[in-house]
Amino acid sequence: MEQTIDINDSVTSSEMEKNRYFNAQRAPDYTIDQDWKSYSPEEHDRWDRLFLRMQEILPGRACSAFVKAMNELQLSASGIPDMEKLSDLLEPITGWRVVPVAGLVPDDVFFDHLANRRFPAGAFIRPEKEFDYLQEPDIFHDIFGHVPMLADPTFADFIQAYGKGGQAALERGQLHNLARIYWYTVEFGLIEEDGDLRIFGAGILSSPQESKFCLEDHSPNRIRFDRERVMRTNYIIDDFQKTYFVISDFETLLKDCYEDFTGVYEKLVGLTDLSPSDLIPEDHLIHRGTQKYFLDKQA
Ligand code: HBI
Ligand code: FE
Repeated sequence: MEQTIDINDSVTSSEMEKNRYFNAQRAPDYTIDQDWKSYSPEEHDRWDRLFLRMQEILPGRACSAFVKAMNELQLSASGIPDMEKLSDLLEPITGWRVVPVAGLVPDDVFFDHLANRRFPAGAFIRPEKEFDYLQEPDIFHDIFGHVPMLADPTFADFIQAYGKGGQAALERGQLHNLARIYWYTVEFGLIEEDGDLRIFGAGILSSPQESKFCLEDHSPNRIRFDRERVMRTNYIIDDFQKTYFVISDFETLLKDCYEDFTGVYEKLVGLTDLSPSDLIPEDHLIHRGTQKYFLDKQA
């Protein structure tokens, strides 16, 4: 169930069919040429339809930082963004740039980019038959989901801190613990704003179904974020989450993650991992999930 990244160098025809950048020439840092002119009208149109579908879902669900940045970055339903032009809007705001890659890059390469305020974004757009869901990060997930949050100064610092923490965790063999923080915040995080729950996780904000499920369905647990609790918790990579964690604000999240994790990792050694739906007495529950969605699937 844990996320494993398999960077496969051998090209298969199905991979080429899905991602025409799969075999693209790449620099040592895995960046490629986005070759923006090469997107077909169908691919631009697919972006527009993905974009407009999400626009209907966002009001009252996406956090305020995300909504604000959509405008600042001029994200719109007018074709696939050119990452250079997008970076020229983003860089003056928080110093981040977006760089094109073919797909998943090795962990050390990923962390080196983040530690230097570069966000690697997949250049390909999902094929039509995977319009609703695909596991790989495509340009809609990476640009629409992740990039708006990089325009928030505190969140921008948090992602860079994650990159640096990732480099340290790799050296200590502790990446599985740290990756769960990324998963349950950057990808699937909720935040409390003016007493309501809002979404900031990119994995949710690139999916209309999960954007409703995570906030409105009775199935999933919603629990207040606690760093060590999250670091013990396994996650599901190919379905909705059984538990969503809710942060209070980005400043606290940054402070929580902007420190030496040596002591934290030592504490975790004596603790067992938790499965995605487990609850523990220390949890601050906002909603106790019925897990009906998953129970119905089993039946
Ligand atoms: N590469 N392009 C890309 N995008 C990711 O989100 C990504 C990656 N490589 C590694 C990785 N994520 C994760 O394994 C780490 O966050 C743990
Ligand atoms: Fe992502």
